[in-house]
Amino acid sequence: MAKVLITGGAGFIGSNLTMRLLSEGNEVTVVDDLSMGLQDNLPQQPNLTFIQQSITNSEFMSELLIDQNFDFIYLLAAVASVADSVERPIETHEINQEANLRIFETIRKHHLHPKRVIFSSSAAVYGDEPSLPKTEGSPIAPLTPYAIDKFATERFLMAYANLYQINASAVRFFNVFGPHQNPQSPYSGVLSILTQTFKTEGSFCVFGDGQQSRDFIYITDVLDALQLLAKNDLAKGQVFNVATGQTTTLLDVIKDYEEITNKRITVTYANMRQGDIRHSWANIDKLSTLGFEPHINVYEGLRRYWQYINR
Ligand code: UD2
Repeated sequence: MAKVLITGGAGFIGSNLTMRLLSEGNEVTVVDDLSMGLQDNLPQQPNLTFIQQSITNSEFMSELLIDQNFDFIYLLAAVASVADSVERPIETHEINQEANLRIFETIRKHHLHPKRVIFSSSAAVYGDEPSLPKTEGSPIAPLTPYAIDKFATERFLMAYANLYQINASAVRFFNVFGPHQNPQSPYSGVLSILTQTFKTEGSFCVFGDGQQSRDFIYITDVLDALQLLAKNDLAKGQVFNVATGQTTTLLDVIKDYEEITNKRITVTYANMRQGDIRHSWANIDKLSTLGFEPHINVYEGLRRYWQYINR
């Protein structure tokens, strides 16, 4: 049994990770301000401590880290909306970067020795630089405050790993989908919005021509990747793409979903979103070298997601 901290643990990826770690008998503390996450995403059970708090409360975070001396720390709390970071760069910077840096500082100053700290970075760091698929060594071209903060924080953590021997890894998530992804905002993950649309047989607006493509990865594969990295010494001080290595266009995903649900939706078209990335596709050789293999392709993931929604 390990003591685990998950910031953003009530959110999409965080709540799925919390449930996986609880089911394996770990003791999990979740810190989440519920700005996007939902307490309903989490079970009630004795091995889970839920704390509604922002990671920007540095005094609180520092006390918690020192007091609990966690074995594993997953830093998933963020304002995940790219558009929000364009609108409110200072506020989102405080959350996406500064609050995390303060966590690293507490770890350093108080000589804490977590077995692993994992920070969630993003494929956004690659921007729209055209070389594909993206390896971890591909050019970095962040286009938004969100992407800049993700990259900078990832770098801070790698520097801390190197300078102070902190056991740390960073992951660049591509397009993760599955249960608990909140479809409320227009900037929610496209597959959560599509799922909602199929549920209501409503209408879905494609931004652009629908030929944009993404490397969609199902949540359980992401959890496998995170757990693999947390336990593998070769991952220390390293950054990894977390994706499937396959890409699908938005129109193909809609077609797949029509087949799976046996429903039809109305598709409308509007201008491409400002700052939208045309193609996003990962090379996952680095992660595969450690033994990672994605098990669920986008079709199977959509099938499971749909089954969950109609459970
Ligand atoms: C994802 C992440 C973002 C960042 C980025 C890195 C999500 C929700 N966002 O943004 O945080 O890490 O990757 O590259 O995972 N679309 C529509 N209609 C809709 C909604 C979306 O056509 O109603 C399009 C959208 O314009 C885009 C594609 O679908 O071309 C995917 O959109 P998204 O918001 O799910 O993800 P992305 O890749 O823009």
